[in-house]
Amino acid sequence: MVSKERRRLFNWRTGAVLFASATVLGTGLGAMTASSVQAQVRSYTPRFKVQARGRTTIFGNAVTTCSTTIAGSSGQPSCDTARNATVTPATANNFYFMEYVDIDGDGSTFNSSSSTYTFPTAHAGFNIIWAGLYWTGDTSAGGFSGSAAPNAALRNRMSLKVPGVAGYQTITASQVDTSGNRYSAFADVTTLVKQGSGTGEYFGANIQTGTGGDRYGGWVLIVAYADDTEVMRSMTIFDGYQAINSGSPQSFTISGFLTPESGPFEAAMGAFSSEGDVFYQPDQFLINGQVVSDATNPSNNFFNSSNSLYGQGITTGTTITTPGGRR
Ligand SMILES: [Ca+2]
Ligand SMILES: [Ca+2]
Ligand SMILES: [Ca+2]
Repeated sequence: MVSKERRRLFNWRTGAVLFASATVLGTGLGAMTASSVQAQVRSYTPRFKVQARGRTTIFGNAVTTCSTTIAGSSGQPSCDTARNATVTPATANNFYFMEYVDIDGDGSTFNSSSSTYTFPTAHAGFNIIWAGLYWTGDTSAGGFSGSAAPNAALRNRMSLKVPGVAGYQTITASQVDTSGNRYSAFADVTTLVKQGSGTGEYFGANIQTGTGGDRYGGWVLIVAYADDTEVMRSMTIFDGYQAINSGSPQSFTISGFLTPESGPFEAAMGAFSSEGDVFYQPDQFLINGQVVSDATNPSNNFFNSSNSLYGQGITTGTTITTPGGRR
């Protein structure tokens, strides 16, 4: 996720927040063979929009990581080094045996990861307005003798456990987009998230994806919530599924979100994408020709496998708190 903001200079109480949430399938230059993707699967359209005093946020985690025991390509940095993404030049999942993360101690899930989020639940007017769950994977077997997903036919399902509600719930997608063996799925989970406590540890599990070289999987929750201490915002979640590849940049038009009639305003955006290797660059994300970047998503390598919020990296065990004072 990446954000971009401008400081407000005046007392405008109206802000505009754009959350272009979507799966951008692809990598940087030369990362994939042209035959492995289609140029465009589904264009971006609004999934949800609301005007409210509040905020939209995004958090989630991956369910695959490099193996420390099964070898990939020779000559690469260690898996631990690769995870830290501090090595130069950076590396990619292409060169490692990617295996499942499974942290929940629950034998009913073959992969699982969590994300702990702190909502401002004590604020006046706090209320979950909308919650969408997105997940992604590649159901085929990866390199280095990896395995295919346990059951590719169930890629339209995953398990979600929210704080304050006991046990996993099976979530079935209302939208599945595919490109070969790669896919992205969406489900509206507003009812479930509203049943929970809001703040706490969320678990995503049983995401159908393969293991081995160049395999990936992950999930993200996008939540719009009301908070009377926030400015009025126009919040829109778009989704779609498109491949970005060498020589095939994608552009799309977004519309339907509001800005103040006059005066300064600020905007923030977030994105959920897959196969954005940090190794492959340059790649960019632009809005109206303006390159989007922050401390964790450089202007020349936006799709870099980072998990962050407002430029702050999120690692395993990080508790994510809605940024205070963000306008
Ligand atoms: Ca498990
Ligand atoms: Ca890759
Ligand atoms: Ca990249």
